[in-house]
Amino acid sequence: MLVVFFIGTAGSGKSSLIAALYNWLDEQDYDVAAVNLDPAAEYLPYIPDVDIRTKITARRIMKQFKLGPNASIIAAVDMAVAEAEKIKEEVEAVGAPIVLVDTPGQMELFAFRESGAYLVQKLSDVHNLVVYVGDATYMQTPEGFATTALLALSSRIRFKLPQVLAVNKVDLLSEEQLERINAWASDVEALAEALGAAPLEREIIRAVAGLGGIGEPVFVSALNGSGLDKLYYAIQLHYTGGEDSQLPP
Ligand SMILES: Nc1nc2c(ncn2[C@@H]2O[C@H](COP(=O)(O)OP(=O)(O)O)[C@@H](O)[C@H]2O)c(=O)[nH]1
Ligand SMILES: [Mg+2]
Repeated sequence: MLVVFFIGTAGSGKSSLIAALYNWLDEQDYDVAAVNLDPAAEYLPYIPDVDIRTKITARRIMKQFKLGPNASIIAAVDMAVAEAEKIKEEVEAVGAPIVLVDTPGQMELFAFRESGAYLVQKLSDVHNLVVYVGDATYMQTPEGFATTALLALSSRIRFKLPQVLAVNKVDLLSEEQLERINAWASDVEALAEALGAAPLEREIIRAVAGLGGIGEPVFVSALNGSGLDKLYYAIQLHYTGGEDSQLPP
């Protein structure tokens, strides 16, 4: 089983991208499962095969313990730890070779806390991967790009899993804007130049790139489906080590 965790800041399009990739895989007759770990999701653009909300919802915790929205998500993720074994069993029962896992909207409530990392570890199987979802509209400025790279690196440090950087919402950017993002991803010095970075910042950016905080971005749009084949290819590479057998022509 290959388990793919989607991580990213609120609104970057994790849930939308899961829906798009799920449908795309389904159309190619690939067996795929979707798991929702967001206890605060009010609406999901896909039908999850396994859903944390059947056990815990942030809304219920909010009322019961009189917590605010963020505290209730933190409490819900902490409580989900006790359900981790059961969730894993439910995922295994679905029996799909590829499992797409959605995570809470606010990345910091999941990726920057022990319970989030624990859930990822518990749901992990033979092959595991993180798709870090960046928002193209945010990444079009050098500052937005650099901070996304830092967050992507934080996710790598936290989960210790191979990671693919998906730049989502490319339908909203021009060809020129996408080329600029590509240039920053492949040339750290160009990014540092665009940032007008001081020597220390320059060193940090080099280190982030060296540590794999940027990597080769995969441009996708959950909205119009562009790049889903490339995203699947990038995911497949981690599964097969490059020797693909399932990849569509
Ligand atoms: N234009 C455009 N909008 C998108 C795309 N993907 C997601 N969105 C929108 O971005 C918002 C947040 O998406 P969502 O999947 O809920 O983000 P999440 O919080 O990371 O799960 C929604 O209004 C989506 O319709 C995309 O590829 N293109
Ligand atoms: Mg979501």
